[in-house]
Amino acid sequence: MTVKIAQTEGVQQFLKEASGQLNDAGNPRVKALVHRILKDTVNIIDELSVTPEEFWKAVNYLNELGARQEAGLLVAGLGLEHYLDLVMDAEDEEAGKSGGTPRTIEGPLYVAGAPLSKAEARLDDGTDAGTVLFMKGQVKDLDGKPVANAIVDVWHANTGGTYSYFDGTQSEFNLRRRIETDAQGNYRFRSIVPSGYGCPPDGPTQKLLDQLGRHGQRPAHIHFFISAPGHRHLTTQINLSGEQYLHDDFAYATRDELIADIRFSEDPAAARAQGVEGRFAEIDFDFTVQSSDAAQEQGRMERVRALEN
Ligand code: MBD
Ligand code: FE
Repeated sequence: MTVKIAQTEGVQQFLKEASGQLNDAGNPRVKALVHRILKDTVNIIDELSVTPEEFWKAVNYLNELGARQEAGLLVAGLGLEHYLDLVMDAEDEEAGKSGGTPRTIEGPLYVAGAPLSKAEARLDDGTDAGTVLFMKGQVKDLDGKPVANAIVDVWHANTGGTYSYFDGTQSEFNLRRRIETDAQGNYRFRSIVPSGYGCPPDGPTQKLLDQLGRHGQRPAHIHFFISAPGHRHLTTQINLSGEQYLHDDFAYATRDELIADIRFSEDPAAARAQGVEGRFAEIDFDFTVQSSDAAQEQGRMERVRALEN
């Protein structure tokens, strides 16, 4: 469409009508957002000469995205979830609330209500012949004081790069646990070394990434929610060192402070001491959380999540 009419009085009035600006009912916030979205949409059609064919392709794309439940994946891949982190970082900076382990994106694959245990857990169900991983660390505050009874809510992919629940072939809550830190703020778990994630190759997210000349791969990573009474909720991940996509994450979640050194051991005596045989891996990683009395800061942000509420 090459005729430019978006800025005409008639069109602008029409967009007010369509977004409910001319009635007294509904939700003012939603009206304001929809009004802006409509104005920006017609501007895009105008300025980029969007054809009707392109428009209907985009509409159909939204249907495909929803049908495959990939909207959360796409916003991660377009960097918008990372952008929200940048905004929250800037807000923290301005409010003098910086410091501690940096946040990074939650991603679309969390499942609420994983089994809860004290101090330690085994995350894997024993069916994936991946390299055994022992991870441990401490939750502490900005003064270095241990945070006892913090909940370390951890989730990660299997050796195929897929997550239980979303991958229906895995057992319930496989590679997902909540671990309550001990009196010294310590947690530890046994699991398997995860593989990196790749977007479903036949899905709408990868289809768009292909058009952008981009891959849909993430480096191997482990997700965490860290929460404790009197402390600020932390959403973060660690990336395993030495990974191909470490600094080329399609979701832009890597942060230098979140790269965890993974040590592989071939030492039979060391394996025996851990109660395993053969090659295994170890990660030590401490989380530093900010103190907060605000109840709202102590919980994770509201978002629709699998099995939550
Ligand atoms: C993941 O495992 C993930 O963490 C993100 C952010 C997006 C897709 C898959
Ligand atoms: Fe992930």
